[in-house]
Amino acid sequence: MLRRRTVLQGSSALLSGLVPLGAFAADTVTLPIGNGERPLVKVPQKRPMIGLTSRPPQLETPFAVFNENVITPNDAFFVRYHLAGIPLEIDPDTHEIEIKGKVNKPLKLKMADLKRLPAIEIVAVNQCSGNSRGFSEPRVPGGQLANGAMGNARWRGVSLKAVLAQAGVQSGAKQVVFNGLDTPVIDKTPDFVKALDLDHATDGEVMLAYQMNGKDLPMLNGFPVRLVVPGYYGTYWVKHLSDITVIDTVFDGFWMKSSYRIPDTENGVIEPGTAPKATVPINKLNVRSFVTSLADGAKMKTGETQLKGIAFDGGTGIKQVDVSTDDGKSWTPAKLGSDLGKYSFREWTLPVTLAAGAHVLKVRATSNGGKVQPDKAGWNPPGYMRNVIETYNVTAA
Ligand SMILES: Nc1nc2c(c(=O)[nH]1)N[C@H]1C(S)=C(S)[C@@H](COP(=O)(O)O)O[C@H]1N2
Ligand SMILES: [Mo]
Repeated sequence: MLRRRTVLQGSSALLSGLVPLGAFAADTVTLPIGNGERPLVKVPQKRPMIGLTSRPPQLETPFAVFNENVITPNDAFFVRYHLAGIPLEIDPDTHEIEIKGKVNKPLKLKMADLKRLPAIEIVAVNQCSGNSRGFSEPRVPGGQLANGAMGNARWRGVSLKAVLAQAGVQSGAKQVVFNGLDTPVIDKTPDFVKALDLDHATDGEVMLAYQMNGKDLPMLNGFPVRLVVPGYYGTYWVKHLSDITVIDTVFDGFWMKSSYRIPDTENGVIEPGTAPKATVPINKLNVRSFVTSLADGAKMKTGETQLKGIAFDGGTGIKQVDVSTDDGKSWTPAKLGSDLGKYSFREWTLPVTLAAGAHVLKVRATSNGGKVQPDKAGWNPPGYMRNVIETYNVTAA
């Protein structure tokens, strides 16, 4: 207890926003996007991360991390907040989650109560809707992220199904609404509140997670408990969860009704520069893959190189990963690594032989659901759901 408080007080000094995050930059990195120069910043419980904003804190994972381990370490996991009023200190012994609304028995659950329920574990990717937004063409407003607003962790907690069963959901209930401890600092900014349909919320996989990779959640990733919505974009994964409300209507708060919506089209894509006719709330991750063992522009030795990378989708799992070393003219299937579950990153490897000269490498994943990454990047106004086949220009000498 004493030690934990010390850690969090350490956090508040650095996270209070009195000093811009960039002031802690020991170094900078340049992302491969317009205005890509970013500070490398050090905040409590994290290794040096790529700083996007300081209030609220937004940190990207340095991409090389994804080559080290198929599980993203807690101290390298990206951070995204919308509101500057983030909690700086939370006592896990008194923190409560209130369960209310259309339930027979409203509840207030402490962490100890949650930990008495049967624990479940799921390895799942948390990816921000706007991951890779900085590559959108034409460019779009919003955080100009490269590819580091994603991570894969083993989440441990209790299913929302078990929690709601204790409270007893009333008939006619339609949605479950989630709120966390962070708050707007200016009154007109709407609080960050999200909702899921009841069927989805009670699928047994949507969970209240209190551990990440075998440890307490880092403060900035939602300590002491967050929602985990396997296969869905990070926007639903409400951190510092404090309120669960069952409703018999469709929730119309700002972050559902006006924000985090995609065009109601295949893959959320529309003609660049146009406006969508109709929109729906963003939902499942689309299929993606990356090479992690080298970056675009890499200089390498001629001869055999072991290529390595990751692939994932929104929960059907990865069927196949293909690699091209001739700019997409021919493709070779890669070897898939161990299967950590259908919501996890799937590692892949492929030895390739490169002659002296320039080569254009590409990687393309196919999901068990039959979806393949597109050759041409899709576009939408908020820059969500980028999943174009990634290209790596390399030179062998
Ligand atoms: N309380 C709270 N939870 C939140 C958010 C937030 O602003 N406040 N942002 C969401 C968004 S958009 C994303 S992408 C994920 C990011 O999770 P992380 O910061 O643990 O990486 O948190 C989600 N949960
Ligand atoms: Mo996000």
